Amino acid sequence: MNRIPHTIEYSILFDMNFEERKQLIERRYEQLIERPNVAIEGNGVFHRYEYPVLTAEMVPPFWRYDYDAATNPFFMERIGMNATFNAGALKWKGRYLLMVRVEGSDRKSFFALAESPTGIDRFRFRDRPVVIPETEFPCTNMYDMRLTRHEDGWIYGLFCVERHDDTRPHDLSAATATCGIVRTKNLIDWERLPDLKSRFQQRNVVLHPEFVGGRYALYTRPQDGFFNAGSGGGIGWSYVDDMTQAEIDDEVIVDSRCYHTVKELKNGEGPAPIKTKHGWLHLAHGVRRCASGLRYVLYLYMTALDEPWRTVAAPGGYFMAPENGEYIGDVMNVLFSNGWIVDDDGTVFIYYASSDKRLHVATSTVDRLVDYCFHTPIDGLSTSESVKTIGALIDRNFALMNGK
Ligand code: M1P
Repeated sequence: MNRIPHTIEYSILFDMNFEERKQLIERRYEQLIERPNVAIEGNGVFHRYEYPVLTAEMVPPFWRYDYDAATNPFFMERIGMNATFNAGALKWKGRYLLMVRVEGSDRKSFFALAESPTGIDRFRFRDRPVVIPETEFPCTNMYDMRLTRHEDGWIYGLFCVERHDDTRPHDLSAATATCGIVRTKNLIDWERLPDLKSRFQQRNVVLHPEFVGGRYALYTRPQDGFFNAGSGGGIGWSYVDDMTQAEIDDEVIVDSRCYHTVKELKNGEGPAPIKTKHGWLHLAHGVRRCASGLRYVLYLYMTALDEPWRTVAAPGGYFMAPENGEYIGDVMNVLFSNGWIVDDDGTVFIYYASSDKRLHVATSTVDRLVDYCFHTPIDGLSTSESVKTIGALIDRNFALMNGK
């Protein structure tokens, strides 16, 4: 969409003066932001949309270009943007708001809020990226914020904080993952709280929206190292007494990794779960290893309302996997989500990123997603069981088709 049409002579492009190029860049940017999005008919569970809701080209030009003709006479881009992905989400004053992971061409991720009146298109970044105060231990990179509107009155943002692992000074790719925490009441002023204390490295930590037994509760993902969940087991559950000094001890596993399933290698909680009449509705990612690397897909599960750590529905297989252009990006074969929004009418806006590059939306309803969770067959964990499950459905359908 944002490519230079082939019919334009390159000599003409290079002949453009400062003002002409500035106008061209700004016009293209406005066209992208204002482009209406269109739903695509799917499997009845959710709709994908024709266009991503945010791409690197939709980062404001005034974050990327020096607008001074004296210092930038060719109106060239000075600060490159590489990706817009993995966004936390919240409905705020009637608008759909995303806490986007923006990654610059320098590989540093940062957070930026984008808002839309529709939830499916016209997302526009606020004037400036979000400034997250540092703790006494500054980090190298931060990303993947989950926003939780907690019943204590605060909006919390939990995110991954990455630092070099100084116990391995000669390994330049050795890193540690910790959960950083901020909170706000107005989405403008962000109070940084101390990082989560945990025996394990942690990524994909999510705050449950309600107190449980009078305590804060977290979905965790204990991991042995920066990349490997290792002995971590899966998505964990743990309590915190005070978010201003957050510390976890025991973690029970809510949703385990499992051999020859979509979450064999690792999994992680997506956004904070949605409360429904039938239980807490969860969106998560599952990872398996394959010949081309790792494959990340999205899946759903439900837990009990009074015991959010107890699974009550576990549909087999993935809910969403990469399709078409979604396969391609910086990290291929990845769908990842850490944000969704439920409207009062039950519409669910699922914000998912493809291949660590761009952000999309899919829409569904609470009723459909709950129905999906309780009526999709569980994973029988073997070919024979899968074939039996398909056979049983065919039998029932043949009976109906033959009027029995
Ligand atoms: O590259 C895919 C994803 O990898 C990580 O997720 P996980 O910890 O579950 O492997 C994160 O870095 C995530 O941001 C990224 O999209």
